[in-house]
Amino acid sequence: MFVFYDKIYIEEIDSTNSYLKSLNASDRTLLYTFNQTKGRGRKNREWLNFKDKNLALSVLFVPQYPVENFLWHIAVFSLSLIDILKEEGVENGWIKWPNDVFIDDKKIAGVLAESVWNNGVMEKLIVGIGININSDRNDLSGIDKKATSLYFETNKTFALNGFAERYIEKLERYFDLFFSDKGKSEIRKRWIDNNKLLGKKAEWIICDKKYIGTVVDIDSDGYLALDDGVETRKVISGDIFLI
Ligand code: BT5
Repeated sequence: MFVFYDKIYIEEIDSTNSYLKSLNASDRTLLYTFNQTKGRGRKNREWLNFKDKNLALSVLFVPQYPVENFLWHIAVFSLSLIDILKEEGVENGWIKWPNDVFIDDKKIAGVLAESVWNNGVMEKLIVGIGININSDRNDLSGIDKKATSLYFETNKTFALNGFAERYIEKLERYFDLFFSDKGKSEIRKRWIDNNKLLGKKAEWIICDKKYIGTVVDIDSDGYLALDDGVETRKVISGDIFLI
């Protein structure tokens, strides 16, 4: 049974990912706060949190196994939230590969995975999620892209502690599945089921070159497969835009 060995609540922190990165903590340490003051997105982008309204939660892994890529870990974090959304009657949640959870065209959560290497060995893998829980219209309007929250979608205010416990339990169940024999294929199936990109035309940029193609799969490595009319290309990371 997968469990987090340590679950630490902290009242305020700049970034749960940064803190876990700097900490000499053991494998499967989980850290969360409702007051993250300097959240980070990918490529140095900012992740906004609103004090005592949202969850910022990160997990440190000290991998005892080869980690081919982070994508499966990211999927586990997103799928755990999708489950809660469904339980709350929010049926139109979906995962925008690789790291966003959306409700229709609005982002409700983002996942950031980072690693620390030493002599070619991955020493630490840190995966963190920011989830908009009780943010209201006013908070959300301060974000430069369309965003939403659980409160906005359900008209319900959530007790933050209860939500965190519920999310952590989901994560444990999903990691349990992930580390089981058929884990990856089951995660992949659910990831595909909750991914609205498949069959859609999209644009992506690699090394300043723009590509356009149809999303055809999330493959067995967790990569996005796009058909540009000439060949099927694998996208390993980055931003995908629907067109
Ligand atoms: C992400 O980056 O979406 C990853 C966010 C990860 C945040 C968690 S919180 C716990 C842990 N500790 C950290 O310091 N970080 C992680 P990206 O795909 O690059 O998206 C960033 C973009 O999302 C920003 O440029 C904004 O456009 C938008 N954004 C910022 N804050 C948002 C929010 N609260 N809700 C929705 N969208 C937001």
